[in-house]
Amino acid sequence: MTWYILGAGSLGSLWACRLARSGLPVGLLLRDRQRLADYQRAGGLTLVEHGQAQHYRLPAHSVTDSPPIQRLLLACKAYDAPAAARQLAPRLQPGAELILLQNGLGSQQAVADSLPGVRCLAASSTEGAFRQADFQVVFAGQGHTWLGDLRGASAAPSWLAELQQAGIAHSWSDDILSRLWRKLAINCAINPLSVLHDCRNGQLRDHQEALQTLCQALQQLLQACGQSSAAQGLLAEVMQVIAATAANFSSMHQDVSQGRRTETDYLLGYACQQARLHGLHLAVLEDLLQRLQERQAAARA
Ligand code: NAD
Ligand code: KPL
Repeated sequence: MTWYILGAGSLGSLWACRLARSGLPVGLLLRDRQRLADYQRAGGLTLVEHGQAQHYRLPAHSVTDSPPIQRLLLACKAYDAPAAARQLAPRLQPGAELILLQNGLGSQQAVADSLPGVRCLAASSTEGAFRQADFQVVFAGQGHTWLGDLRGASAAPSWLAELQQAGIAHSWSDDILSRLWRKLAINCAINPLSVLHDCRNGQLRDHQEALQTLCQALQQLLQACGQSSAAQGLLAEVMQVIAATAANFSSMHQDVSQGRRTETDYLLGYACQQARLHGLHLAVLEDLLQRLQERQAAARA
């Protein structure tokens, strides 16, 4: 069965190249005919791994000319996912499966709600990739991807064996929401502060008190949302992630400094929205969100 992949960006290309080189059929779905023409001019995707570039001539279609789809990896940013899913809805076959690779929370639910007959799986990944040019992606950080059913525990799909075959490190999770919440909380602790202090992750070690206060507020939120296991030991893991990624700029910092749209609405924005929904007044989070939004607006001006 063909793996259709929407979005030939960083993670979409990384998945597409690894699946294709292990002999699996892959089809790329590009935004429109112009983007398809650009792809055809580039002659395929290039994946740079351990400094070595490999070229892959994968079949591609524009979203509007997509063949019928049984299995789809949605590899766009969270803010593009609901519209992309709506665009592809008429092409999804009965019993189709959709894998949502978005960071944060909120977009997965919006997609699942708009596609009631489709099995929506969510993924949470610690792999790292970036685009060094159009259709050229660098595999920058080995990691792991957890997959699970958004609607709760269910049997793992048989195609996980294909991920194994493609060398994509993964596990099936019976509680993917917990994983997504935990990653969201870690991102909410690190990413906004890295933007506001304009620093690498490691420099956040100078802001222990702020991290501690933030983690307490995030834990309160997680508890209120029924995510107590995602709340446990949050500060300790945040400090571990800061140490492990000390030399890096967070993804949000990179987005802001390069003038790109951020996924804030699906990270700290989502956290604040959920706090309000649960009747919690978490001034620490609200204040951070406001300062972050002001900084993002200033960066765009
Ligand atoms: P990206 O911006 O590199 O790629 C997204 C691609 O989707 C772009 O090429 C864009 O043109 C395309 N796209 C958007 N809407 C489309 C549509 N309607 N039709 C066709 N194509 C469309 O993004 P990315 O870095 O690959 O991130 C994807 C998601 O994975 C994000 O939520 C991100 O937070 C998450 N993530 C990324 C990394 C990473 O290292 N890059 C790691 C973990 C999680
Ligand atoms: O996921 C991250 C990001 O930069 O988005 C880390 C490195 C974990 C920091 O939150």
